[in-house]
Amino acid sequence: MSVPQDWTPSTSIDTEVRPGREHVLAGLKATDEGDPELVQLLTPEGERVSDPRFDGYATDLGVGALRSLFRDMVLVRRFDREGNALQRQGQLGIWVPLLGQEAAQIGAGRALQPQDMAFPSYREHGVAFARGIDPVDLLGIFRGTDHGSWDPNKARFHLYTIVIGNQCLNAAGYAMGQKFEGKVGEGPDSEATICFFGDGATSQGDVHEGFVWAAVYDAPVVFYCQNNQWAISEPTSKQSRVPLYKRATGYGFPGVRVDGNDVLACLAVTRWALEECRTGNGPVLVEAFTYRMDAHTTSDDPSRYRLADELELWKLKDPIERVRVNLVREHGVGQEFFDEVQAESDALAARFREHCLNMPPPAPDRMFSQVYAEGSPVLDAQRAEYLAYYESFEGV
Ligand SMILES: Cc1ncc(C[n+]2csc(CCOP(=O)(O)OP(=O)(O)O)c2C)c(N)n1
Ligand SMILES: [Mg+2]
Repeated sequence: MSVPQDWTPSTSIDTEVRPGREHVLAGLKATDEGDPELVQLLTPEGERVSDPRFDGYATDLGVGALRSLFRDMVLVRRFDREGNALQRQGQLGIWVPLLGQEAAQIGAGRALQPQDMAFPSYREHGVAFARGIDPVDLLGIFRGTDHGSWDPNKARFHLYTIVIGNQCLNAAGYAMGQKFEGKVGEGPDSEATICFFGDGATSQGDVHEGFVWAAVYDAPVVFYCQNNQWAISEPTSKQSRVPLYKRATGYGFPGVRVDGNDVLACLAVTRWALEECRTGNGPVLVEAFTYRMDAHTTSDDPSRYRLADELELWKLKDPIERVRVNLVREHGVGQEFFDEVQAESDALAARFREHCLNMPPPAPDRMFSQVYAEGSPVLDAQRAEYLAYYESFEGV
């Protein structure tokens, strides 16, 4: 499979020509509908459009698939909002909202095969859902009762990584392992890895190192950057002179920018990227251009650093609404379906809340029990001392 864009590095060096600030900003924000660089299959108005480079990866995406993707996104948004509310009510220490990024995550998550491996950062609740992780299992990290309660090998979804960009090294190493073990090839069981990170993470050394290692080993890894345009309070214009997908050229692999609010385009592009990797043409960089509609976390107040009109603009590009409009206009889907999904999402939110309120506190020796595979005299002594102290409290 060939690369669907010209990514050959330019050899000309013109020291006279440097991009001015307006060029940099225009490039970073080049997401206007109809921009040839932006892959789109569903417009914000819900119109299905063609992209000859990726149509072949979306041929099966008829009304059934659209309904299913719509349902996924509604459920994910619903429990995300519940997570926010639970934090506000003091039930969670923090919540990391994904509002606005449902399409970027469900599109990528649904492109994965069961045997593929995914490395998330901390916002990938939608990908977790697509990997079959029960949303209630995400609560422990944010309530401070565990570091992730799913089995990463079974779910083929690594534990959340809070250290920005670090998972790119893990993913590159994992993908190199897949290659060394002969898991790359044409067969149905061939494997790929996908690594999720943000626009701000691209400024981290770990991401650069991950790109370099993956490139020189032709590792089967899709680097999936959700460019939500903010790294807490830092805009992308403070991170890069060029659109992020173009950075791939310098490492020697292709980069594609997809409309991150278009679930069909994200699915098709990620399918392509994974197939490239599985068949030995990795790595690939995908930049899913999207927008963080809520705060960075519940500890953040975005009104201090960004303008409300930006948010208003992005509301018009909502990832769920465009699918709803398409289902109604192009497929005649009736209200009954939307009511069913709404009822299912309300039931999920109620279960999410119920589970959170009833989570038992972890056993007091838990912090000692999973540090090392085997005990040690020093650790045993610390545990004994702590337990004696703990038990000295009345009513414990
Ligand atoms: C190595 C490291 N430095 C700094 C931080 C603090 N920090 C947490 S999130 C964040 C911004 C990340 O932005 P981005 O990569 O765009 O991801 P987003 O949160 O927007 O999804 C920073 C700097 C951290 N967690 N790890
Ligand atoms: Mg970001």
